Amino acid sequence: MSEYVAKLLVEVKSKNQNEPEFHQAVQEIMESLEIVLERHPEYRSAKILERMVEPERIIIFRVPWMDDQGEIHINRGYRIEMNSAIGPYKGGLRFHPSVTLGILKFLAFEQVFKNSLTTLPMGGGKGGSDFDPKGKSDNEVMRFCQSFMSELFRHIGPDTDVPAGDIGVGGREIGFLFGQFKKLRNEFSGVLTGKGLNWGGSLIRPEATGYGAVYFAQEMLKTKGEDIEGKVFAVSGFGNVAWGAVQKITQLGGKVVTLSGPDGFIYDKNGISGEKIDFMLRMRSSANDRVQDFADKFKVEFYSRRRPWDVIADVAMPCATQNEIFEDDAKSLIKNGCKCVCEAANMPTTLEAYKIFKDAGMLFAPGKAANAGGVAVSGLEMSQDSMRLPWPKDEVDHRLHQIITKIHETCLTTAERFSTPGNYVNGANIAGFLKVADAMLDQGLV
Ligand code: NDP
Ligand code: 2IT
Repeated sequence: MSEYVAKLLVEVKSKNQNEPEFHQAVQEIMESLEIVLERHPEYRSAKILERMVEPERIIIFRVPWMDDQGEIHINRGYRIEMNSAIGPYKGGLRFHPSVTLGILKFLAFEQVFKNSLTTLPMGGGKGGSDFDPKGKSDNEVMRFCQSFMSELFRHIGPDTDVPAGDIGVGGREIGFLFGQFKKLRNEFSGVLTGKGLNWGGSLIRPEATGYGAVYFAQEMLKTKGEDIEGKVFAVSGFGNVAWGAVQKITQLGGKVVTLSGPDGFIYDKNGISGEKIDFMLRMRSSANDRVQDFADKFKVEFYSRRRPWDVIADVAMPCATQNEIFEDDAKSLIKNGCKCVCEAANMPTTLEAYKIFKDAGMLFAPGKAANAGGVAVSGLEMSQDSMRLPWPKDEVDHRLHQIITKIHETCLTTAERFSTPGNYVNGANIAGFLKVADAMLDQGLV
């Protein structure tokens, strides 16, 4: 690591203590950018990277709400407005008990590069709360969302900051949040994406992250003369992203043999298709948070408290959360003949596990490139809202496919241009950076 980058990383760590996920995301990006900063001293002298690691604005607020028994609870709400050089802040909201400022900063930082890669005019942001949706009634979720939006509404807008879903935030939550925003502002606008179809949403948005990740894996396999057809996939998670991925893999002739949850993973040797995919939606909306329900219903194997990375699979597609593939998992995947790792979750691979994949020459796609289909279709939803004209399903899917193919190509050409051919991590980080950095130079010191 160069002296300049090493020093900057030390500064980031000391200024942002107790935020290990943020340090991890920054370190990965900085390592990729060393060569860019060497070739382009103008970014160094304008302190572009130093500016990018400092959020433009962080909003932290109290979210009080009452449960069905009349008891009062207090959660913490956040919105990180990271970078608006190329468009309004854009990124999801996460409701999960593990949410901290550091986790949201890592997600907002990644989002800046991801959104830049989509080719659409979107800056980066992220938000959420440590609220735990597990076991909550619809009414409790509604009251929480209304309280959350009663503060957030001051800070967002269709040309300012456009939140969407992430872990624990899907169509139901976006509905409650949108209703409250509309009531407070007396304005019907595209302030959120992932909306319902008959009130400003886009077709394909629920499927987009998973579909996009599979299109990305398809492009990667193509570079080796291979295809999805006949391939065995290990998938983790059972939420929105996993659901879209499983659908598309199955449609393209692949077989998904695993899903996972906080309780363990299931192995289905016949492949997850048809009513089993529909059951994933039921598991998610049940708020039980158990993948074992799938094993009980379809009589397949369940492995308690284990991750799905020691099965025989051609492709691994993590779809649950950050840091879910560790060194041992990377070694097992390689030993079992896995040819491709395509990150559909955000930063699911630890830096140590990534190094193992890199050294082994694994075909490896980082989340900020492979899962960009979700936010890309959010961008298309914003366009449709601005035009007040919804597009048909085929058109949205076609544009999603085009965007993902373009991101794949950009990763490869950029990696080549910066002397690391085939390295998707470097390609994505550098290409995402250049567009934002140039916009920041153009706009002066702000
Ligand atoms: P969902 O809430 O639909 O599903 C998330 C799944 O991951 C659940 O099974 C959840 O179970 C599990 N999970 C979440 N946090 C943890 C944790 N700390 N430890 C273990 N398991 C966990 O979320 P999504 O499918 O929307 O998101 C999945 C991933 O994809 C995330 O990394 C997200 O950031 C990323 N992503 C999402 C996009 C979107 O549009 N929705 C777009 C791009 C990326 P449990 O809650 O019990 O932990
Ligand atoms: O991580 C992500 O890209 C998302 N959760 C989707 C963000 C969005 O604005 O659609």
